[in-house]
Amino acid sequence: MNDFVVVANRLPVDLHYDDNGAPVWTPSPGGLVAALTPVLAQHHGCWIGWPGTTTEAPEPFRTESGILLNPVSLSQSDYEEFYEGFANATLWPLYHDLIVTPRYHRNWWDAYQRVNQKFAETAAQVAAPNATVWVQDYQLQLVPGMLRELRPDLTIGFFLHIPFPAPDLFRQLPWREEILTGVLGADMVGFHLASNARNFLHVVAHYSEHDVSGTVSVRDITAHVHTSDDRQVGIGAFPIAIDPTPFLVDIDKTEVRAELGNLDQIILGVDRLDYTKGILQRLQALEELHKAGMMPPRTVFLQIATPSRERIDHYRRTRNMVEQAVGRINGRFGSLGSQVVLYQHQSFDRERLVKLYATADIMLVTPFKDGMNLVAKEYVACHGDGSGALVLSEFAGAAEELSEAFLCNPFDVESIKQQLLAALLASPAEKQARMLRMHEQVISHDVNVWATAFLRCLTLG
Ligand code: GDG
Repeated sequence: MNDFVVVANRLPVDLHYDDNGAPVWTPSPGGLVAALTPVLAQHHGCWIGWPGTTTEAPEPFRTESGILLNPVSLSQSDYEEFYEGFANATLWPLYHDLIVTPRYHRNWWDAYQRVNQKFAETAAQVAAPNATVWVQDYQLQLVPGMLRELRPDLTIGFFLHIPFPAPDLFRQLPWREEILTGVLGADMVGFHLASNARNFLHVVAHYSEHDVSGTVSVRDITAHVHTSDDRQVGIGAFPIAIDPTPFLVDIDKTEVRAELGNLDQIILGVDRLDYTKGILQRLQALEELHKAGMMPPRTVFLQIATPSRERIDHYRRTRNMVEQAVGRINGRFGSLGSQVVLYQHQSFDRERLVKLYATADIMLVTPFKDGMNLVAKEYVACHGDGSGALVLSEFAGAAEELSEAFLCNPFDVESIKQQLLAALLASPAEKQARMLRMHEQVISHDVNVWATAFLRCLTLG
């Protein structure tokens, strides 16, 4: 039995099978995994999640860092209707301000309920009496309510890793009351930003029979929902952060520079290939700067686009458009010996990623909407020497804390161009001052601060 249980859609590892049919586990990418692994290792907790294949789930097992992994199996139809459907073609676009149009299908909703119930039942089985269970993210919003029905003794927290939309958008969701009831099964609900939490409170006040009181604080609980069954649910903002340790290593920057042809400026983008991340728009900005002859010579843009949700229509379309743009820009502005855009549609290991972050002169992070964006924080963590410059979308949650970045509006290509040029042309002293202030912020507010603040409020609340 476990005193501390995390329930997330994905386990922190992916299951594959080798040529002999033997299971092989590899670390799975993503912000949530990066953020929670150190916290769970510290608590020797249990992590319930899907192992990433639709074959039968293996038995629970313990990792080297002491985390008990408890796989939940999903059938092929669960995967298509719950994961690709309701989670990623309904909720994801709705919660990211309709960058693409959400699709509402009743059979996807049925699958969402069915899979959430499965996760809730697994958590109910493995949690010790009076244990703390921390449910993660938009795929599992019904779990807190379902789990409370099964195990009223538990202390349940819920954290949303993506934005919570404005009330007028959330209102579209045909199952909005059910989602609110599910989330409010928790004792405490956390968001990245106070604005997300306020959107949630507004929706509760208008579309449920529960009462709302207090104002939202950061890393504290001073706002509550009083439910009609006489419970108090704490609501707060807890901006997620990184474990900076792996990013603080000394890197020989000449290695990557030499590999990329010893150019003067390396501009870097690292994203899951997702339409929310604004990859196409940053390419458009680069293309326009090249066209206008404003791009400094001997500059390369390296875009790492990690494969993600590849079977979903809008992801396929985004990939096609990005790859067309890369080809077009290189075709016109590259030369036989060198390309102006280097594009990698693959996942890199973390050591390599750290080298790229540390070496890049400029990091371009231009999402249309992002709960936080850990890539921006990881880049800053690698630049404790004051080198580098971050061009960051105003619409990334990280912009609230990293306000010294070159902030741009990703909906306005001119704004991306201007801020990129400003970063390219800024004096070393200006860049250093900005970077060091951001570095201090990222180091002093690490993932431990995030998790400790959330768990302290949850267990004392
Ligand atoms: C969601 C929210 C929120 C990426 N490519 C590779 C790789 N990564 C790692 C990065 C970073 C993580 O994945 C991406 O995190 P983000 O926060 O940038 O974005 P999402 O995946 O959309 O995360 C987001 C987050 O949850 C946490 O709450 O910040 O707003 O959307 O850690 O380093 N890692 C490796 N190879 C890659 O190729 N090893």
